[in-house]
Amino acid sequence: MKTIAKFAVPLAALFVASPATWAARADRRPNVLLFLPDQMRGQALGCMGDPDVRTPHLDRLAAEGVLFRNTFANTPVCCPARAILLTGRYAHKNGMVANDLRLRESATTLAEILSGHGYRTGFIGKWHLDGGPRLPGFVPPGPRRQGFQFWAANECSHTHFAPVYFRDTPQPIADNRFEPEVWTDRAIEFLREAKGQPFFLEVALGPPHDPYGAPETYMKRYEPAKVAVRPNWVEGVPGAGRREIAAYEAAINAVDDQVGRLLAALRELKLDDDTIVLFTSDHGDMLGSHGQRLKRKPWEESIRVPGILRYPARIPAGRQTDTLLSHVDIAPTLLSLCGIPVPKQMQGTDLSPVALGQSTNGPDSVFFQIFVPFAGDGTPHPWRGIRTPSAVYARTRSGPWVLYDLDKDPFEQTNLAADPAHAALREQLERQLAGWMTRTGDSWDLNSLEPVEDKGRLYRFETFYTIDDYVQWAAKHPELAPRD
Ligand SMILES: [Ca+2]
Repeated sequence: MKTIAKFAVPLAALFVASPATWAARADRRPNVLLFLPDQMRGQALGCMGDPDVRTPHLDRLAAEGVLFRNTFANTPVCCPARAILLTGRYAHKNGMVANDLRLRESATTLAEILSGHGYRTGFIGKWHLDGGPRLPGFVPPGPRRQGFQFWAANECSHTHFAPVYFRDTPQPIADNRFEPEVWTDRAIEFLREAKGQPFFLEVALGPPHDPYGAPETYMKRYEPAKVAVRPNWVEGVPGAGRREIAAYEAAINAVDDQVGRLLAALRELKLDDDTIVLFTSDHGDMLGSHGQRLKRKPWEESIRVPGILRYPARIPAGRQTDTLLSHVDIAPTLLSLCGIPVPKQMQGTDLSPVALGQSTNGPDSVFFQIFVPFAGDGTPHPWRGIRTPSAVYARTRSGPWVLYDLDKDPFEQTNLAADPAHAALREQLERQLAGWMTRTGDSWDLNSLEPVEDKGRLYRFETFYTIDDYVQWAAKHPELAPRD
């Protein structure tokens, strides 16, 4: 009797389809390779129709997997976006509502969950979740690395031609090559050490973030006078002219080559079939569209990011989808593709059925949040927004700001926010937006009007977890915290 009882459970389990499938796979979970270039807008890819920029490796990656044509950054600025990606929680829930705060050590990240399931984890590149002084940028091994084991990174530096980074000691390592080449070397080193253990590797490349530029080989392919500017581009925006656009495209071309080099290493090591490769970015770049610079804005050039997912073992090649995907959905989707339960605190949608080609169902809209003003890139007030498949709407606390009918006006050249003929659409989007705020626990009271991101207030002297921490510190140190 005892013997039979012993066998009863595993035998029964074999006849239940789903658990048996996972039992068979349990010893070989897929690897995850996340590429995260900084400030790369989703339009800037050959496979997304950009007429100039050369991205043959990324175009092939998309052709071998699924291209999520509608991928967005919920909080389109660096640190909040990176925290959303790793926690699957909106900025006001993970705490990273502004640049240069520190992500709480108690946050549960994708790296921690995967390492808890036997993954070897690695982080390479720009971290920007440690808060405080950006330089020298050593993040010590331990909880501040949020579950990452292998480490070759700095906190935040945009010296793309002379990167300095750290491994496990405060000893800086300098290199004089273009930064993506250095990160790719470290990534190949990580892959060569994989030895059959499943891995999660994040490669957070600095370019195409400003200062815009790339090695000469790439720069000479893009002539400022000949770059195709977007129909909503405005000439004369400082730091966002034809020269910058050309250099931005050259940087993306260079990043593409390094992605190609890493994918070749993956293939050579026979890891490509069972590796989920995701290529996205933390936010886009206005680059002169609507007369604007950089990010934090509700316009397409700021909120849209690349969304390429390849996983040959399970995802059919050659698909494109218009299902809405945003940063908050990425952690749950990746966990699900790895066969790991999605923790309840994650707020995004598991879009693995869309990735696998089993469904096209997704969220009816994407939710956007900016909590603090930043005069530095021309974002004067906090805002909330929503994007459906056919419209985008954003408002500040005091009232409507922008509304565009994206079917009729894809370049957002006619703002309908105050147009009486579109009042019904505005009211409908207003209700949907209010629904997002309620469901996610958001409130206008979570905004701060303190210019905490201007003049590096959050990273010049001290490390802060919250804006309140900064405000209290600033009250005690008026000499270090100028108000203007
Ligand atoms: Ca960024």
